[in-house]
Amino acid sequence: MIIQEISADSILDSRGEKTILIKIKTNVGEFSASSPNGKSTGKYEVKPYQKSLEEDIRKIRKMKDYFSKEIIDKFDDLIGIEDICEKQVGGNTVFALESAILKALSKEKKKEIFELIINKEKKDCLKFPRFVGNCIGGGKHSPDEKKPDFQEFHVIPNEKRLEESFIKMKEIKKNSKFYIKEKDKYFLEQTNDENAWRTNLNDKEVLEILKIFNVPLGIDVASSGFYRRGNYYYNNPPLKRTKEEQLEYLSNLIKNFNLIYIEDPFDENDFESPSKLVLRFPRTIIVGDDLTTTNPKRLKKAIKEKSINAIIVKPNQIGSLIKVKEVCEIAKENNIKLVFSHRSGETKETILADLAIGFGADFFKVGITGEERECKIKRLIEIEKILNK
Ligand code: 2PG
Ligand code: MG
Repeated sequence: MIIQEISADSILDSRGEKTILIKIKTNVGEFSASSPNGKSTGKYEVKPYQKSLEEDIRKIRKMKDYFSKEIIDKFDDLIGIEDICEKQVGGNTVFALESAILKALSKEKKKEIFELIINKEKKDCLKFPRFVGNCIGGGKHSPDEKKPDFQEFHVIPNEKRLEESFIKMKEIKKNSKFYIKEKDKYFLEQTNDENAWRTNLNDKEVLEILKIFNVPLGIDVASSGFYRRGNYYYNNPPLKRTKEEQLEYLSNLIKNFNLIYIEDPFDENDFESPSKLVLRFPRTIIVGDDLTTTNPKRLKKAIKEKSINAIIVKPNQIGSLIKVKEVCEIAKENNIKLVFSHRSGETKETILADLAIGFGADFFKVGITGEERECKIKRLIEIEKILNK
């Protein structure tokens, strides 16, 4: 397959911020794909654009002649595309371009996108990830002054079919509203960046509500957002915790609320503290996001220091699907679970679902409602139906 034409534009994400949309033309038609934007971005993520979105748009158009010389016949041929892009454009641009290419390749090969990725030689068996659905939120994703300090409170149902889990998540989200209303007199039924409920309640009060639903729970502490020089600064209620106190606090929450999933419990530079949590709670899913930034080197460090037993995979954090593949392979070899994740500023792009199936994700983290989130969930459900035929 050869790229004949390429163009780029800016579109708005779910937060109303600009992001990139790439269009390509090949011998089998026209294809487009876009990238999301993060807000609580890790310090070690690649830059979304080299200098600016506008500059990346201009550059990608000019690079057309280089791309048109590349023959792309399989997933691994994306290496050639990445070599051309190297140091020219940012992670969002590369991810959108690679996604558009995979769509074209899928059409040409008459295969689903996830089928282009599955490694048949390694006898990767097909499995479906479990949803980690963001129900109530705080931290950087909520604009309120008084809010939970943790960024996300998840429900993690485990029904037989993805469709049933989706229905369950939606029910819990709808019903949790009535419990929030009872406790939070300022609750206006508003939602945050990821369509999770906004509330003035604090972390424990939110967990008390979700506990009622008798479903496995998880949190994204996103702790780098409130860490400064050795301490975690909580606002609701205001208090300061050292890393030792943070360890005790989170340990108590895991015990009291049966948390099965906890993301970024400590600052993004601290590989040692989370290892203590892994040691105490080997069956709890301790996840690196800002800590690992979908980066093979950081994942290797986290494995060596036993900091995590699961990793968030966000392709635009590393801006290379070849590196995403590497990360997934290293994780699998080392028994690290894969959590494919949306970003807080999303588009209606659904390729994340295909990537999750193709790379054998264990979990799929996403908001429960809103078009940008639901389209990804629906694509996963569609794949489940295709594969169960
Ligand atoms: C996170 C993500 C997605 P953002 O911290 O896990 O939920 O947020 O996209 O803002 O980095
Ligand atoms: Mg996170």
